[in-house]
Amino acid sequence: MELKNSLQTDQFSEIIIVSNRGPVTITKDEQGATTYKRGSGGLVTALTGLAHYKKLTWVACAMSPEDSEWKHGQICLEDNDCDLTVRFINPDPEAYDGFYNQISNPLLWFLQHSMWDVPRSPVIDYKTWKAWDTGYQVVNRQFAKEIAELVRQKKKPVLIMLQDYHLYLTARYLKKYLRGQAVTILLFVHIPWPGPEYWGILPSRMRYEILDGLAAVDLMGFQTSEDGLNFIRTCENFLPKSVVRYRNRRVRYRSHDTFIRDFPISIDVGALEAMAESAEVALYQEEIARQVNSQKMILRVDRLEPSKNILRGFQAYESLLEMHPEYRGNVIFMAYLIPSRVGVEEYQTYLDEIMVFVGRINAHYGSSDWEPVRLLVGENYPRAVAAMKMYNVLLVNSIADGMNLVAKEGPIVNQKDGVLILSERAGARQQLGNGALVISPVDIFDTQKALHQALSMDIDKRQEKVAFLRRIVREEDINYWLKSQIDVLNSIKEKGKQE
Ligand code: GDG
Repeated sequence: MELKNSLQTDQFSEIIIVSNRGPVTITKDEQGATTYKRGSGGLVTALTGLAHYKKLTWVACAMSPEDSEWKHGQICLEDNDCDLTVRFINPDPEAYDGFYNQISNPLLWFLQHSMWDVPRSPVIDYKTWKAWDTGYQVVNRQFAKEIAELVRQKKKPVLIMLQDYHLYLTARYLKKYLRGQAVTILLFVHIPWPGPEYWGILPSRMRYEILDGLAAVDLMGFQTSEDGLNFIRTCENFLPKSVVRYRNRRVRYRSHDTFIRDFPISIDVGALEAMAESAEVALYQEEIARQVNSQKMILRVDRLEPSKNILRGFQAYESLLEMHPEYRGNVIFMAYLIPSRVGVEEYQTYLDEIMVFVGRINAHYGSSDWEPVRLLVGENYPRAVAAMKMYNVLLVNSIADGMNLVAKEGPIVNQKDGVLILSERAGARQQLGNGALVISPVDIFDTQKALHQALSMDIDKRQEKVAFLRRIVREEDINYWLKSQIDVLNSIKEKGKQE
């Protein structure tokens, strides 16, 4: 059954999507007229596509003075052809700084990607607590107030779809503001959820407030079943008086049930294929073909982000060149890195380390007519898509990753029957593991062996693997992701009626 059908049979008259960053940012053109810039990616397309079937409102933080000034209004996205309402909340800059730059990233992001160097970090001090109390809590409350105002007047049931780790407290505040008025709240966590061993490091008040907040959600969506199980285990350990049911994947707390399911996120296959066929991508393809020449291409496309494990990828490549001199001069490692969180010191240091390491490989193994690594830092999605069409090996070796959409995009557009090397700690492994060479992200020896195996794999084996990957990604695309969530909500409601 299609998404359309699921939405026609569901019980919600309206949907409210809530996220830190909205689907658009408002800009002014040269004449001073208000226009907007659309956020990139399949998620915006998929979620705004809901406006075809339901009245849709998207609530987000203002990202610019123009957003703040505009506040709210109807928007029609060019690829969507129907209206949605966008509303911006406008937190005080200090509160937003605490919410975003001190708690969401780095504290929660680092925790959930197991990126703490525990003897040294995290250090929770007065500043962190201030950011928690006057930043994270305050912005979550502001979101809840805005949603409550929208929902209060409604006679018919509303579905609220909260997105990600910025909004862990919103559901509890919202239920308080609504004083018993029924709403259905779903929260999808885009990043991994580690087990209680890791959450145990967070001070108990923060941990409790997060779990208490999440126990007000009706359906918690995770990328993988392991993330969902980790969530249940975390509640069992740290949410006093909660009753967990592993078999039903349910947490009961304060007489309320939270259901836990995995909905592996995916891509908009049609939109990606259309882009891959565009003239712009074709031009980049020509440029890349000149750089690659007759060499085999190893590719990585990532945000410049320590959890993507970029440095160890180069270490594995260095080890390949050392142990297999036959690849020297015949392989090129293309790395397309998208700048990310440039204001955060760890990210700047990480880029510096990468630059030094790549310089070392190129100086040591390169020659006047061979550059072993070509590193490009910049934002250019069409160029990344062009490169994905051309790789022989795609390296995804994240230390931890909610899903990793590059692992799904690559096989769809690639024209070389390229091989996917996939970290066992990327969420994509749950669906794609059988079509990939799965590696431990910390094991550069194993990664080096996988690079060699991928570069030397015969065509039949490669075609078999890529056919598997394409089938899964096509069957379980971004609309399937959305539809599964609606279907589970429908079935929970049905069960509720029967109980
Ligand atoms: C989080 C989780 C989860 C490539 N070049 C550019 C560009 N891209 C595209 C890629 C891909 C996307 O950006 C990055 O996808 P990831 O899955 O690696 O995402 P994260 O940013 O880490 O996001 C992740 C995801 O949420 C969805 O739930 O999969 O695990 O960490 O589509 O092709 N995008 C832009 N400019 C480029 O130059 N804007």
